[in-house]
Amino acid sequence: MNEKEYTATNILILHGPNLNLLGTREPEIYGAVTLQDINRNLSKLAANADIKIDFFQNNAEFALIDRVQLCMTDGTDFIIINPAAYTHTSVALRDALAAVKIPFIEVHISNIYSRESFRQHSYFSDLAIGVISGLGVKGYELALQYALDPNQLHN
Ligand code: CA2
Repeated sequence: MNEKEYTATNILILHGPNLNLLGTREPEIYGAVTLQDINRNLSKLAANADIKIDFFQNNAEFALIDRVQLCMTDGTDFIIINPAAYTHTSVALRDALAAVKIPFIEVHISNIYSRESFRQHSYFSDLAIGVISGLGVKGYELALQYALDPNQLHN
């Protein structure tokens, strides 16, 4: 592992299917915070750090793949992604992230390892710089903090 001085300046936050329902259903698993609240908080942190941040949520696999492919030309240099249910199913979204070669952190609100066995495998974790799972919506903030830390470690 090499230590590099590198700070992300153009970050994409990708939210997978059904995360638009956050705060409106199943608060016992996912909490009461809405997706809008999460994005607003991340926007503030990005503004304080003077970096660009973009947000994209979609329920369709192809739309998420197209957004990842757009990163090849839009200057995105870091991705924070909660692939939601596609975590456990989508070789296609995995292939898109592998193809663009942009470092990413995988975030899950719940601890996928303490849930049903079908949630305990991720198609993304081995490609990710790191995975945050089970820390609630705080996980997004921690991932952003990491992306903005000049002493962060990359493989
Ligand atoms: O814990 C996570 O963040 C998950 O990625 C959330 C996914 C689930 O399929 C993964 O196994 C773990 C589900 C996102 C759906 O979010 C909802 C939020 C509110 C109400 C219903 C669904």
